[in-house]
Amino acid sequence: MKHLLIAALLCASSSLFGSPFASEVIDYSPGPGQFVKNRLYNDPSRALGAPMGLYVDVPCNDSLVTLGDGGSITLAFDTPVKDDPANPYGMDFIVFSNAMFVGGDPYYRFQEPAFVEISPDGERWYLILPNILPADMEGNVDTGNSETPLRGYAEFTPTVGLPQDLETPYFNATRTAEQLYTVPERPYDGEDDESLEFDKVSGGGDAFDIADAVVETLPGVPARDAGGNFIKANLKEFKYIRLTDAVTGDGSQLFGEISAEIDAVAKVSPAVSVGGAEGYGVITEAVVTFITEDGFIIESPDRSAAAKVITDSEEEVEVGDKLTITGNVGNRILTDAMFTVTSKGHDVKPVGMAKEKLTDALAAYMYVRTWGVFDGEFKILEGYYDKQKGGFIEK
Ligand SMILES: [Ca+2]
Ligand SMILES: [Ca+2]
Ligand SMILES: [Ca+2]
Repeated sequence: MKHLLIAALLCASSSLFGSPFASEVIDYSPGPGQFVKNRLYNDPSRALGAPMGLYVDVPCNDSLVTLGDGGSITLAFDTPVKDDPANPYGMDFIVFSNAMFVGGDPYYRFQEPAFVEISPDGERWYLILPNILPADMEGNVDTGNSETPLRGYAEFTPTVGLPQDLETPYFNATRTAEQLYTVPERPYDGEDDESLEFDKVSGGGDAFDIADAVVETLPGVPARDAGGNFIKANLKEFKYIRLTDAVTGDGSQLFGEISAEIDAVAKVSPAVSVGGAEGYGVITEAVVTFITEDGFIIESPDRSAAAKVITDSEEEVEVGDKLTITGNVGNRILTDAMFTVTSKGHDVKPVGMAKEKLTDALAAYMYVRTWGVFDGEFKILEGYYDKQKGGFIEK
């Protein structure tokens, strides 16, 4: 094993410095399994750098390391992963695997869950609290093909490829691995089944919030206080992550032993506001206010700024949809868009603005109620100010 660890360190240190992906293998302790002796699946350095995905129902198996039954891998980032409140949905890091939707069905997955521990120093470890404790999963949850929705485990959500590499891409967009694989999926919230659908704005993987870390007594065993409650770790950041196959002794005739395969681990990119976006950006607070000939208009729910999205995507959006959207922003025009609807029915009210105030600086793409003389007549109108076309567009 030692020579593999050294090789991983050598090839990782130069190319991965400053990248959002894990850059160093600290330990690889696989359990028994059918892939553990296979050199295509037992090289821990395959968990470093960017993941390699394909489709939600067809995983790419070219960049994985198997954990084996009950096995684990420990990785490090070169700089700390922070609990940044600007991270989308509060999610701070993403673990990529070869989980898949069986037949494309998000309610029926091939999942080989691994529990997730994080550590600021490689000594003190904390557990990302899962919705079903590892001890309760033994014997109670079908691993492998399963309809049981999981939260707080890795190997639950598929990894997709870069849009420009796919035969049938969701969007005609171009992304680097650093851009696509740092946008989190919305995690399953335990109630809203829509959150189980794949968010096409991201590259997939399972996203986690540092704030969900709790004190543990043993790996995967959360401590409880005198009242029986879990004890928050109150971590602000971490540098080390350990992923452990959650259920030991599980398997099937078809698939043999069931254990997680890990592809990569990434930090999440913080989101920016509609008005703060310049260059490539991730925006989570964007509500659709108008549908246009070549795309749509988005506005911040606090009405601080708006932008025009130019897209030929066939993905449907409606007025009132809240989106997570990524793309290149310049002069309040967003191109190369990828997006997903995260909720519906948001009512953005128009900002009142006299006709003379309708300028690029004040009103660009904003939903406004305006008044003044239009076509020789005093009118009160609603619409948006199209900065690109230099005029007011009535609703
Ligand atoms: Ca967080
Ligand atoms: Ca297992
Ligand atoms: Ca990999």
